[in-house]
Amino acid sequence: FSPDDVTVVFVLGGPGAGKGTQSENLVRDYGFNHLSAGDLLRAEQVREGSEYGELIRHHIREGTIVPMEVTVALLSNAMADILDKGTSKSSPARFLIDGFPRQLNQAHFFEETVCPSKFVLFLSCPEEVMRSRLIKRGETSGRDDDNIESIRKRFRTFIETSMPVVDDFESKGKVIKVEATGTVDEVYERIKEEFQKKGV
Ligand code: UP5
Ligand code: MG
Repeated sequence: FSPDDVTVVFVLGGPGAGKGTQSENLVRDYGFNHLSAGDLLRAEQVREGSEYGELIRHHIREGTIVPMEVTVALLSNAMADILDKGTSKSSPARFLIDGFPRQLNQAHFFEETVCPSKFVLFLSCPEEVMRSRLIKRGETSGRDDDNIESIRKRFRTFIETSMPVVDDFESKGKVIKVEATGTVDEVYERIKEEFQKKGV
């Protein structure tokens, strides 16, 4: 597909900041198509015949980052699929890409080979808040990485490797930063307010 046919918005934030939850709200009200990089990786991990299952399982459990070729291929295939099938919730198609890019070189690679992003929604949240959300979710989620040890590693990767991506976009004036504490509704109200200011 051509980059001219799509608009891409990245949704970034630490583990448990609420990227998935708030993306669902935005899908409902703004007609975005939601692609979670983590969800695509988890689906690929269990896909019969995938050659990446073990690799993905290892990185998710260790809270480290899957080689970007795998993730970018999953994302661009998912985008192409929506466009080909004509199932986009908006025309021209608008995509929320949640949890990607997590490393500077991924941001550059995606923007050069797939499509430049329009802006970045950054959900800013203190670690204690994210930790308690993840531990609570871990009681029922069945996610391999919702345990104390993996959560600790995910936070570390976020600070060391993924925050520089946010800082880089910030320096280019492309970040909408929203405080992600409080209830789901409170956070969403802040997002809508910022989107309105930005004319989204
Ligand atoms: N919740 C949400 N908002 C709340 C609120 N305001 N108040 C109270 N509770 C709230 O939310 C997390 C939990 O908190 C849920 O139970 C929710 O109900 C509650 P969620 O919306 O799921 O937060 P999210 O930010 O999406 O958290 P998630 O755990 O998905 O974030 P991660 O970034 O850790 O996970 P992701 O799936 O993106 O990635 C997992 C792993 O995949 C990575 O660690 C990495 O190993 C790999 N990966 C890559 O290698 N490359 C990629 O590009 C992407 C992922
Ligand atoms: Mg998520």
